[in-house]
Amino acid sequence: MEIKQAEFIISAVKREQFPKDELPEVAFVGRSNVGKSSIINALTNRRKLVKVSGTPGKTRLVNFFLINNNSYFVDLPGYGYAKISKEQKKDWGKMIETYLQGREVLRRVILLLDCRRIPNEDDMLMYNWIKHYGYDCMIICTKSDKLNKSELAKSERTIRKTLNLKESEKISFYSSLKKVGGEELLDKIFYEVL
Ligand SMILES: Nc1nc2c(ncn2[C@@H]2O[C@H](COP(=O)(O)OP(=O)(O)O)[C@@H](O)[C@H]2O)c(=O)[nH]1
Ligand SMILES: [Mg+2]
Repeated sequence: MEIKQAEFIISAVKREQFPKDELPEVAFVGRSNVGKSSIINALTNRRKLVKVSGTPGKTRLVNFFLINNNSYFVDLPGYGYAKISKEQKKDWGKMIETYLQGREVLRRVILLLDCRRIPNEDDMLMYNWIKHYGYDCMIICTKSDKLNKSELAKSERTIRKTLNLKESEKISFYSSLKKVGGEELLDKIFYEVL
C-alpha cells in the first residue's frame, strides 16, 4: 500500500473533538523519543507532517491525520518522559483512556518499541492496556538501522520474552531513516482495517 494523501486534521484535547465521520483508525503509541513522529512522517512520505522531537510537554494531545481520504492515523501522546509532573502524568493517562475507551472505529493500535531497549514497565503496561481494551495490537520496533541482523534477532527474542508474546503475534522492524519496506509495512498496518 502507498499513502498518497496525508492531512493533519486536529489536535484533540477532549472526546468531543475526535472525528465523527466513522472512518477506521490506526493509533500509534510509545515511549517518548521512540520515533513515533518519525515513523508517521516516513510512512506518509511527508517530512514535516508531525513535528520530530517537539516539546514533550504536550501530554494531552491526540493528533488525527486523514490518510488517503479513507482512514485516520492517530498519534497518541508519548509516555515515560522523565521530566513531567505527576499532574501531567495523570493528564496523559486520562487522555489515553478517554481515547481507548469504546472507540469503535479504532481497528489497530501500533505499539512502538525501540529495538535497542528492553521493554520497560510503561511499555508492558501499555501493551496490557491495549489488550485489556480488546484492541488488535501490532508491535513495530523502531530505529532498526542501529542494529545488525543478529542483534535484531536478539532484540526480537528479548521483546517477545518480556511482553510474553504468543507465536501468532508478529513483530515488525522499521527504520524511518532508511525507509526500506515501507509499502509492505503499510500492508500489514492496514490489513483488515480498510
Ligand atoms: N537512527 C534513527 N533515528 C531515528 C529513527 N526514528 C527516529 N529517530 C530519532 O529519534 C529521535 C526521536 O524521534 P521522534 O520521531 O521525535 O520520536 P517521538 O518522541 O517518539 O515522536 C529523533 O532524534 C529522531 O531523529 C530511526 O529510524 N533511525
Ligand atoms: Mg513525537
